[in-house]
Amino acid sequence: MVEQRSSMTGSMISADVLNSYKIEEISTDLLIVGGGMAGCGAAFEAKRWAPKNMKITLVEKAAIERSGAVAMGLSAINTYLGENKPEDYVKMVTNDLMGITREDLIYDVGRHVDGSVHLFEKWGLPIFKEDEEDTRSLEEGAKPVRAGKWQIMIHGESYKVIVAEAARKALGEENIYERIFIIRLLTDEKHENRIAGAIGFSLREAKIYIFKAKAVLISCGGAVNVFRPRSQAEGMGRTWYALWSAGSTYSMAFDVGAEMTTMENRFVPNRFKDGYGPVGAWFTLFKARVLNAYGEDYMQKWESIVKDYPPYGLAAVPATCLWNHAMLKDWLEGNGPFYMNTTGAMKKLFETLPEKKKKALESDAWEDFLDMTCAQAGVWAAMDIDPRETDSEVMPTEPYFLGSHAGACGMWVSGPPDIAPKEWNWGYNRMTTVNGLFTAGDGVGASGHKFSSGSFTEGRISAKSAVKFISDDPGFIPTIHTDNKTLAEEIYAPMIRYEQYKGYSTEPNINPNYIKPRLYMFRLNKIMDEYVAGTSTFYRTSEKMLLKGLELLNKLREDAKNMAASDLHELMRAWENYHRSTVGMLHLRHILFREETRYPGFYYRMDHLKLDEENWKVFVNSKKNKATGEIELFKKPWIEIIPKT
Ligand code: SFD
Repeated sequence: MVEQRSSMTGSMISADVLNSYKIEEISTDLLIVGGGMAGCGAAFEAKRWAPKNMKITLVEKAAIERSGAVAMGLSAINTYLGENKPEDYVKMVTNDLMGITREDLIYDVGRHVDGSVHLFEKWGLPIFKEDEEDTRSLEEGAKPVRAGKWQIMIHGESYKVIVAEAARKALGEENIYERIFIIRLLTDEKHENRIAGAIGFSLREAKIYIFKAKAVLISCGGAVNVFRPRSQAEGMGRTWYALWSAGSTYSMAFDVGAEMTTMENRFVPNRFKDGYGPVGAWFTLFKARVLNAYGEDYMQKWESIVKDYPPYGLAAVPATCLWNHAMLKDWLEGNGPFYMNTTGAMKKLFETLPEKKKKALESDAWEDFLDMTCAQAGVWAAMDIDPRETDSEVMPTEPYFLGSHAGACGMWVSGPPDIAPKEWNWGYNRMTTVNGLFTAGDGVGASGHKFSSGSFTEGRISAKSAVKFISDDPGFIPTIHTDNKTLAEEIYAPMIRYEQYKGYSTEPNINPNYIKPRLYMFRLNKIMDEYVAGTSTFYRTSEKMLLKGLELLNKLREDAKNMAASDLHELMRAWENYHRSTVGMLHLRHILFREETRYPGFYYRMDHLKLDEENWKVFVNSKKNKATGEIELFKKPWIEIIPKT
């Protein structure tokens, strides 16, 4: 703790780093990059299957107790099947993702996820029970309080702490490397298309790490701040998804040649405006409605436009994007702002509930925010809002990239051998198209709605097969030759540039010889927002807009080499932004390729406004051409696995 606190007081400045850096080489069998929900699941499960002499190592840019999307805590586990069948789970997810999903992968998570939730409870996670006196666990038959058909309520402030403890115990302290930012993956010099490790740098000392590994499982989460957020200036730093998700998963995998899928998909959550507070529990537990400025229910009002879209009817509720579609339509007709009717919902509940229940419900309502989005409480305090007396605005946010929530971007992976059709099965479950490179959670594409429990579960599935992959090829020794000086010059390039030019201007952020990471990010945000269907265009774009955006984005990406960093923290920001802008490029190119509007409410191709089942009920995949460095895009057939009737 003392060590942590002293290291928090400042980040090593560039001059000191450049004068004293060291390089450490670590050999391991399985390297897990990213210790979020999927990474912790992977660590736990790998250890269960690995032979005694197999070394499992985890590397993380933060500290695993409070890293990743679950860092603050959550108030619900969104995937717990219980009495539901995996087939119904597949139908719900496919409905929500507008028909284009890898049903084999979804089914696989569905059939295993409850086992993970039972483990969480065993490890100490408090789960709400229908009968408060019931002392049994879920596994023993207790009924959870459901926030919806698939979600259960938890006291989740320490959710990530509990999960991280299991990972830490499994691997042992000596095999967990924290506060190390991985900049890229490495492929083997002797075997084409085979992973061999990863490189990164310490955020606390002048040290570069070279990890050599027989297999790598990458689980660095999704991507935030690619688009200009609605909050700016004083509000920046507040986003809906975890703002430390910088797209490392997608960028690093794409760069070593992994096939990507569904990168045109994005998630635009409808959340409390500015504070990004959660809305789910308000709908399901407190029975609140979102109404337009005239008190109308916009979903009822625009039911007809929602019904236009297949595969409507597969699940009880329309796809998430279609809720936005109806709201945006109503807004454009002049009926905004929209409000969550917190006052009405609480009044109604309070009229009918006994005194004891009132108190409990009220504290659950507040806990829902404090666990997951305490910034919302800050907004309410600053704006004099008491939700019992004043309704709060709700609005679609800026777009996010993720493969675990109500989104589907990520990598194209091998499916479970007993379910996946032969085209989708190349031997090892969750292995990407790069041999030995595995992924999970936000990294696996075309299969959203895993959430925290499903991501942890998918990490377990993926790690188990990574262990098998390593065991099946005992003779493989990763070969990497790095010229240490060149490597250091590449990693620390932003610091070298800063040292070289910092005296050129009096204001360190403005300098004709470099661009600071923060300003680079603003440029990326502006391009994505204005040309690639961000909030300022109300999520609308077209081929011409995208082509112009691509021209600007290419110029920006050329400028990545001109980023400058004055300390280690800023160096991380520089590398994060390199990853972010690759994600921006992938998204733009996928949207450009898919000539239809598959996700109305998330984005509109104004030149192809219809959803085109005949030509586009397919996956859009992409890959880096290793010879040219250019992206190649292509269609992959969609295959139905679970009959929908
Ligand atoms: O309210 C590097 N999520 C919810 N899940 C639920 O089950 N219930 C909810 O209530 C959920 N909701 C929710 C959720 C998330 C957020 C932010 C909010 C609300 C406000 C979703 C889950 O949290 C999510 O699905 C999983 O966490 C995804 O797991 P994973 O493992 O794919 O990603 P991660 O947990 O973010 O972890 C990534 C890790 O990688 C590290 N990392 N390390 C080294 N080098 C690099 N270059 C790295 N880049 C990243 C990160 O630090 C992190 O540890 S609600 O909306 O429904």
